[in-house]
Amino acid sequence: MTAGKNIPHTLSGFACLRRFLCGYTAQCVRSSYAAPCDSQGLGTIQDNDAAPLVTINDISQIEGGNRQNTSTAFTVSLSAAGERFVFVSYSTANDTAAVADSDYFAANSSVSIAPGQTAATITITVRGDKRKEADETFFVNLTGATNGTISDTQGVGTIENDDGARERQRRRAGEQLRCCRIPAG
Ligand SMILES: [Ca+2]
Ligand SMILES: [Ca+2]
Ligand SMILES: [Ca+2]
Repeated sequence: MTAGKNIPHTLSGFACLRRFLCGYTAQCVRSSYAAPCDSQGLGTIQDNDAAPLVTINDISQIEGGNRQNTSTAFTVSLSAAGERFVFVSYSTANDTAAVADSDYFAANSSVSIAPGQTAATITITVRGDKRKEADETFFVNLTGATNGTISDTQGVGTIENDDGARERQRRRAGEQLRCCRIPAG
């Protein structure tokens, strides 16, 4: 804005008021018009919605036959659907299951959750063997999020061993129990 600049002319109506509002002084003969210097106002609506919380579940996957690859999916969830894409980075980590032992395949990438959606999946591949062993676990760690706040950083993947007579017996017993259980109510 330029202030105090004298305009030696006699102005009328629109031009007079415009000059005045812009900081000029002028001799006005008429000032019945409202003519602002800036004809456009800018309205800014500040987004005060909190970023959704990001969590990941735990999964359990039967190991499978020797050298058999099986896909298993973790679910990354939002506490509420957002208006913007949410990006989440992740990486796997060994626990008792190890990449070097060919228990599962390492993964290091990111998933995106579209506006209006509340979940996405991370697919990990588990590899079977014929070793008689205990169940093994690995982790999927969430390492960063854009437009979201991570509240549960770690998903636990349990690879259920299916080798050995006792394991097969235990698993068959569990299947029979599930098969014959009478629904409540
Ligand atoms: Ca194994
Ligand atoms: Ca196996
Ligand atoms: Ca095994």
